[in-house]
Amino acid sequence: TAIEETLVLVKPDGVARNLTGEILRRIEAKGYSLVDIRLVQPDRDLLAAHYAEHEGKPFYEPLVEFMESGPVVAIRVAGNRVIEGFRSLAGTTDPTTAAPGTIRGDFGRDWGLKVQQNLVHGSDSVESADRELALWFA
Ligand code: DAT
Ligand code: MG
Repeated sequence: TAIEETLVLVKPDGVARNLTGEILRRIEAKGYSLVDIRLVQPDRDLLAAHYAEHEGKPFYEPLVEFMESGPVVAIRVAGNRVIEGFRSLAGTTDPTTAAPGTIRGDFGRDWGLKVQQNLVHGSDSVESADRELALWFA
């Protein structure tokens, strides 16, 4: 086994739509452990650090603006291969085509949709998880 920790964010759309409980339910149902959790109003500096790899891409500004638009729930989650496992629970980036049964596939809206409104973030590697957890749980 490879016990890892990952950063999960319930994005502003997920919090506003009262989906935090449903997302936590899925994480717990899978058998992962909640290690820490906090409600955060992220500022520009935190988001710029979090999304540094995307700076300069066309979706960067709308993404950061959206993430600043309301509170986010940050969760430190532990489990066997949880980094890949949570991304599998989340589904692919664009909720319009994310598979049914995934968080993004089941709850992603298909009208007036913006790709950044995809409910959750999950770290994509051990290095990203370490870096992101240090930012959100400083
Ligand atoms: P993921 O969140 O699946 O890891 P990512 O790291 O490539 O995706 O991108 C970060 C976020 O940026 C993603 O959750 C939504 C937004 N995004 C990515 N690609 C996009 C695109 N082509 N158009 C608009 N937003 C996009
Ligand atoms: Mg990513």
